[in-house]
This record gives sequence, C-alpha cells and structure tokens, in this order.
Amino acid sequence: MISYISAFSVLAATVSAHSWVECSNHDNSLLLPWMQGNSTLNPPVIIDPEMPWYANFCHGYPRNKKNPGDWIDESTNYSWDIIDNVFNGGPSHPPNTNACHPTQRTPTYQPNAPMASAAPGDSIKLFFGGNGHTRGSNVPGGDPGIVNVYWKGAPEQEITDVSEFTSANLLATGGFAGESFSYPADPNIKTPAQGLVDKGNWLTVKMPADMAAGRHMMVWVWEAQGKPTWSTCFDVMVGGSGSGSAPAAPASSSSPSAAPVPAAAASSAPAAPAYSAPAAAASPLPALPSVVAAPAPAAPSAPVAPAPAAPVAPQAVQEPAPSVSAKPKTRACKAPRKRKVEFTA
Ligand SMILES: [Cu+2]
Repeated sequence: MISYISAFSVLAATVSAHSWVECSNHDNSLLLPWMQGNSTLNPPVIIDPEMPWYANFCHGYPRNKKNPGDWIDESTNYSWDIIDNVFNGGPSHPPNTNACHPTQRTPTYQPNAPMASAAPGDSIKLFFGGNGHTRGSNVPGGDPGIVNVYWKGAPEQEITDVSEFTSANLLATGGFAGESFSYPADPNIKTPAQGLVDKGNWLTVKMPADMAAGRHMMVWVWEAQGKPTWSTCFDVMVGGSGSGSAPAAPASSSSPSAAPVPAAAASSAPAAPAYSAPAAAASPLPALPSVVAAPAPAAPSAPVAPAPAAPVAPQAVQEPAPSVSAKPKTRACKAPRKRKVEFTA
C-alpha cells in the first residue's frame, strides 16, 4: 500500500503544475512597477495582481470568469487540464480532446467580466499566474515551457479540438516566464518553499492589422516539453475598421485601455453572436467590488485603490486582510489533484 501511494504521488506531481489566464486584457503599467518596487522593501511586500482589489486593471476576461475572482474556483471550473483529459486515455478513461474546459466551449461571460475588445493592430496583454512554476518548479523537465495563443483567424470560428493547436492556427507565442516578474533575483531560488514569489506572468498578443471585425475566439495554451498541458479560452471583440462589408461594429475606441464594449452595443450589432453578455455590464468596469470595500474588521484601513494618477515610483501598497471572498495569497501549486478513474478498477 505504501508503494502504491508513493507511485500515485509521483505521478500526480508530474501533472499538477497548472496555470490559467486570469485576465485577457491586463494593464500592468502601474502594477509591475509596484511589484518591482515593493519587492525591494525589507521585508518585501507582495503585490498580487490577481487579488480582487486590482480588478480595475483588467479590461477583458476569459469565458465564464467571475469578477471578483476566486482562483480556487477557477482552477477547477474553467482551467482545462489537457494532460489529464487528453493524454491519459484507456478503456476506463477515454481521451477527451476538447480544446477548452466544458464551461468555456461557448462564449459565455459573467456579469462585470466581459470579453476583451480591441482594434486591428492593438495589443492585448494576457495575465496568468506563475503559481510557483515560473522557474520550472513542478513542471515536467524542470523547464517552465512556453505559452501559445491559437485562433482560426476569422470571426465566429471556434478552436474546438487539441488537434487544432497547429502552427497554421498560431497567433502568438512566448515563454511561460517570458514576461514575468519574480523574486528574489537569485535564479537558484526556484520554488515557493525556497522563497520564490512569482505573482505575475504576461503574454502580449498583437492583433493583426488586417483582422476582421467581429468576435474572435482564442485559446491560450501552456505547453511544456512540446506538449499542451493547460488551456484557457477567451474571445476578443474587434471593432469595425476593416472591410466595408462588416456591419456596424460595437462602438469602441481603439485604445487597448478603453472601456470594454458595452453589452448593449455588442448585442445589437447584426453579426453579433449569441453570447450571453449580461445587460448589467453596459458601463465600464465598476469600481472595486463591494466585497473589497468592506475588508475584514481587523484591517486598519480601506484597501488602497490604485488610482490612474498615482505616482509610478515604487511604493508600498498595502493589501487588506483577505475578505470573505479573498482566498489565501500564498498560491503554491495545489496539492496533487484527485485522479478520477485510474485506480478504481
Ligand atoms: Cu500549478
């Protein structure tokens, strides 16, 4: 029995590294300097861009992402474990080659968490958690690998199967740690247990200049050792500055930092898909969620709401005590995930 459990633990450890896109259009122009500056304090102050009080830096969300977020919920309810579902085939666990998690196979969006919008030529910045893996910890081969974004290149076209993760469908690629910030600087510090802090990884994705107006479905895929391991699916609504054949597109400025497309405009566009944009999302992203305005009683003051005019110089930004919806800030990779059927026969 002991050896059985050991084998189970080893097996689970090789596939437990995980990450997913938290935000599909993230503005880190203030957050990153804050993270860098606060990391130099003694002791360092951790800035975690994922915490709900930084939600106003996010201007686009993955499918079915909740705002404010709940990473425990997300890690099981929309992050798609490709290794577990695709490559562990067998009679008791037939391969499931879907490209997306079941909750991300339609363009469904939660209230206050709209899809990204952009104009052709814009760049969007995907934000995903390092989760302790930025320096290769707990990743097969000890290399953090790469992240790719796949699409079909035309509006209203879905990537549905992992076989469509091809070079022909590749829109963007970069290192998992290519746009990350982690500390301490010593590269020998590789794990959270050793003191590694890696709260922010990004991938900048440039929209092609000739991109057609409409909703473009995209899949972010983390690949290690040449194999896709995890995916997150999202959409980008592209406003009309393309061909004249496109119908009136949702009103939107071309700035990446612009407010998201109002749901009303998106749903009235002739070519708009039947995605479930909530009517309540007609205004730009709200102020900090109400749960943040009421921090735990022990918190000395309201959380610091990062204002656009805030100085860029690094400063200590105090994170409030976690409120009811705020999950622990320490986010090492989860404990070995439950295997479903391998050992039941
Ligand atoms: Cu992980």
